[in-house]
Amino acid sequence: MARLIIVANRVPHPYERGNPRAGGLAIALSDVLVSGSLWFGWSGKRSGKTSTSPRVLVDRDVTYATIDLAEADYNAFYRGFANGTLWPLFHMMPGLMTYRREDYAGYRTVNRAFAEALAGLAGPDDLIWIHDYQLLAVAAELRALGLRNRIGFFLHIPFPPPEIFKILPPATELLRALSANDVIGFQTEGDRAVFLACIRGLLDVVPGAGGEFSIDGHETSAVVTPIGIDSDSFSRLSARAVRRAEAKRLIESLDGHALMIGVDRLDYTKGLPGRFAAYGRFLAAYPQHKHKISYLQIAAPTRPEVNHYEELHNELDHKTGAINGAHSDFDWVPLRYITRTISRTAIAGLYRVARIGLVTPLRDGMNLVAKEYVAAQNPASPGVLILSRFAGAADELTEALLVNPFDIDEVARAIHFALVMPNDERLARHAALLAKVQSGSAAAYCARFAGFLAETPAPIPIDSLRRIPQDMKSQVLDPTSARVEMTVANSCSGLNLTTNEMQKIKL
Ligand code: ADQ
Repeated sequence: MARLIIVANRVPHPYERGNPRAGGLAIALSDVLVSGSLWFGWSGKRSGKTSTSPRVLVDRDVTYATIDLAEADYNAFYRGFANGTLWPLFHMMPGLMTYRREDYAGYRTVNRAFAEALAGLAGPDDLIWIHDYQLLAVAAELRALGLRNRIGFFLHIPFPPPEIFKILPPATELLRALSANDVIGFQTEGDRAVFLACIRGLLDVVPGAGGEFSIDGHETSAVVTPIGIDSDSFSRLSARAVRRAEAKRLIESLDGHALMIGVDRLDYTKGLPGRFAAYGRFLAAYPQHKHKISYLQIAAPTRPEVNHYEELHNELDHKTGAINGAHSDFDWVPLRYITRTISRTAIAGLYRVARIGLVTPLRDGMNLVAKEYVAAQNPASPGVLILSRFAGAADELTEALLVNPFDIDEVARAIHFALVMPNDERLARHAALLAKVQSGSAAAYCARFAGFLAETPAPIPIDSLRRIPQDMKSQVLDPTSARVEMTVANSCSGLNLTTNEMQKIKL
């Protein structure tokens, strides 16, 4: 029986259920957490040795399999190549990139360890869906181990154009490794177009008009499947959350002022220094709004061990002091700045209270905060979304006030315009945005990607081709085998798939 196997650097482990986690991938994947899936990834634990024998746990019909990483591998793979090299480069910030051959070697070691551990868990018909920039080479390692399953990869962050991508010393090697997937998914048409330009420019392979190309006899298609949120449940959550204690305390403290909210991971790609500068410019340029607005920025330090985070932290502390020092009054503080993770329920309530959602990343694959803010609004009296043109979400959410985050005067003007926007316009913009967020849901994203994967040619019957010893497979699966026999049709049952989509996935 075929299952959907989701492979991500971090697994939304059942032990962590209920704990707030900031991070789009973890949250988006939790939204498609469905019965019968197998989730595979790093346990979050560091130990003496990188393991290739996963720990398996079954919780509510979802199987979780995780491995530990050696400290040295973690440093090279996660801090070094993934976050020191790929993250800034893919966000078009090569000036912040560091590259060390040892880090790349560690990255490949960890991708290989993922593949070895996964090969022992995957049945021949399982669909394998790999996520994000930490795992660019896992499909190639799985192929090297003899797996012929349908394998797909989805990139949550942007892809850079050839002129930037080729700065990366192992650029062509990684493009070839990615091409071991049957399907590669991107957030936007723009990301797919530059990826295909890299295939053409760096590998001298001409892709077809539909995004398909062939390398070493293996066919791959590049597709666009923008990620979404479970918007209906988020809307319900926000309607409940606004009556809870946190939201009530906030409303009381606002004393009638309009709230503007920003919610981000503390990361240099999110454009927080520029956002603070734009708010300072707004207060200076439009003094009529002083005493009438309060800006709440929540910034969770999710990767404090990675380069440049300390500097960013210090810079924002300094800017907060400067803005409040220059503009506060006895009875009014213009900027409230919180550097910790807040529960999803509390965030849903705060979004609903906010008259403006300020989302100004310098570059972002999608940006789920923009979609959450829209879903959380009261449709009878919605707030206004200000959104960076350089977030993937701007491709869809064109009724937001779109801004260039590098132009702080433009952002300042957008804040002013959001505050004075006529009611009819606010309602019309929000209705259009909400319809888009509802139709581009997390379930639609999952169904669309799984549908593309299921459409690829059937895998060769492979047990004879696989080099993974059978005894390793049964040793890993034994404790749970009765419970992990699920069909992919079951595993997508929570996703409201159409019959046609179901049939495609049933293979
Ligand atoms: P991220 O860069 O993490 O995700 P984003 O899409 O905005 O960015 O998601 C952040 C998530 O974390 C949101 O769900 C938000 O509510 C939550 N969050 C942020 N700060 C928080 C805080 N202080 N407390 C609690 N929760 C917080 C990556 C890519 C994005 C892409 C997603 C999904 O960088 O471009 O949209 O994956 O594909």
